[in-house]
Amino acid sequence: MISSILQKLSGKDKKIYIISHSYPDYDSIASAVGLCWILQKYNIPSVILYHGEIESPSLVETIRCLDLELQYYTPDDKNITSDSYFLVVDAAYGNSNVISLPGTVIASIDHHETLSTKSLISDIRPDYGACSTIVCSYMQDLSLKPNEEVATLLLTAIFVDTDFLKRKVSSHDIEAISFLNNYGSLEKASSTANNSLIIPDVPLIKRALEKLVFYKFMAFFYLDEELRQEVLAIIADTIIKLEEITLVVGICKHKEGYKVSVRSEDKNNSAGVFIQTILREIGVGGGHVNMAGGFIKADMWPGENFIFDRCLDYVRSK
Ligand SMILES: [Mn+2]
Repeated sequence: MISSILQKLSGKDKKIYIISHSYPDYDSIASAVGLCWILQKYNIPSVILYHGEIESPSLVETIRCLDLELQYYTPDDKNITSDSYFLVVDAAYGNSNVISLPGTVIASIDHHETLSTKSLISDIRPDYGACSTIVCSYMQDLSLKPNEEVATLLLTAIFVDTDFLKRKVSSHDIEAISFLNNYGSLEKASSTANNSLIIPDVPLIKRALEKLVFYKFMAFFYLDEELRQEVLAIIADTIIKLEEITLVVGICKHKEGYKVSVRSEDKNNSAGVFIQTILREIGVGGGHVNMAGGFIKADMWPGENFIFDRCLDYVRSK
């Protein structure tokens, strides 16, 4: 797949822009950095763009320490015009979580379940735990050996996205870790992935836990405050550890609306299907069997009781 992407990129006299979903996380940044590094090896200049703030303090710190140059995407940037070329990572172009781009999207490289992408090439591998694993497979296909920084960043992303190989992990992810371990630091990667909270998160987590409601096998909470995406995810990942609970729904405010995070331990109650059921006609959402995420725009917010009732209806129907 990477060879056809490189083929499409060769001979272009412009920089290639690499962009991910908005509010980028570890996996999207690591995938972009890995891809940028590959293109460099083929003398194809590229720039990593991002859109939506990078919320994770540890990711911001990682970017600062690695001296990575990321450029904030604004639609009025004079350099980015309708004859620009893009690669989209950790997301599929055409989905609501990627900003609309003015030029040609050469490829969407993603590990989320998606129906269609508006790109010339689609490399969608929903069975992979991380998009970084796909990028790592490109390096192996091209017999490239990543440097320590790139390898460690990719390792960190695989740990974050699979929650240390506990979630949606495939043999490809395990192989990628084993490959990257030859070049990067497993210890550094796991330490970074394991330090994504900061002390100011504690009162927010406390208030979210106080809002928890249980019904049969479901746990539900709604926090009327802003939480970072990764904090919401960590709370949901913690609650799903309760033995009696196999379905977790967490909702909080987020920028221009409300963020929804779902976890499931029961393959008959797929988190992806569930989130689409509870968000129908009010928001967008999707994901995998074990985890899913969604968003409700502020002007579509029906109130927490409305969503809670939909969750109850779903659980009662089971
Ligand atoms: Mn990802």
